[in-house]
Amino acid sequence: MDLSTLSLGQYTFVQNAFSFGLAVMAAATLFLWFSRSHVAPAYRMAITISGLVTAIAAYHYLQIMLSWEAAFSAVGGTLEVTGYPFNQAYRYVDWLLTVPLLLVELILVMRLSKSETVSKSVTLGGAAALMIVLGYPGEVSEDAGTRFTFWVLSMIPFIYIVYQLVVGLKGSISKQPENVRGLINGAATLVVVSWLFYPLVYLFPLIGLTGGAAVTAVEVGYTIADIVAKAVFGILILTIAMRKSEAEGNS
Ligand SMILES: *C/C=C(C)/C=C/C=C(C)/C=C/C1=C(C)CCCC1(C)C
Repeated sequence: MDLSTLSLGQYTFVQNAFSFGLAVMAAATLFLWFSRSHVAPAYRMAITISGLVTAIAAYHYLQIMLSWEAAFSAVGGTLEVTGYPFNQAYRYVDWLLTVPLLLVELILVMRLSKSETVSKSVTLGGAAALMIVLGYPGEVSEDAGTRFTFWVLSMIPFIYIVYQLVVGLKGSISKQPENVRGLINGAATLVVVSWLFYPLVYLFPLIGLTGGAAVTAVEVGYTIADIVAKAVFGILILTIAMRKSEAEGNS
């Protein structure tokens, strides 16, 4: 990642995006965990995990922000690189933990049979972890060919997950109570649409964006996608859990 061509404006913009990401994730964590008692016991694990995802993300946004600040010095109004590397690993470790958990959230709120819950969590969670692991070598490589190769490899589990969400869950969604079927469909769609952002953002440096503009687009792009995929998705899961609790007579 070439940080040396970043302008002071780009540096500040990315810094603000990280700060905003941290605030949203921390607030979502508190909101989700405090709302846990508003859902029936059967759905509390889904809400606990939703808050856990945003908590893990809040921690990593703090680390990402500190790493970003350490990589630059803006003394006297001119931006200089300090030589401290901006650590991309925080993002990938965050995703490795949170991406499988996001799918588990969706599976738990559907309240499938025990065996279905376990098998879907293992296959979807496993595919999600594999997708992240395969993306990392390309993300940290300066070589366009390497970046593209790992994009292709990571797209294989990604397409499998999308297929499972769009086609594989159809049967289970049709068995959901009518008042939440639309919302659960919406949650699966939100996952597909918000996740689609990541492989696109990853391609920015390969489609003509260079230097500071590429770094800024990638970092701000991932931050927006994370807010939608974790905090907005978490609130949607909470809404589904509250509706189902109500319908099942323990609101
Ligand atoms: C909260 C974080 C989330 C939901 C992260 C999701 C990340 C992805 C769906 C990443 C996918 C990638 C590809 C499909 C190919 C290129 C490499 C990745 C890792 C960016």
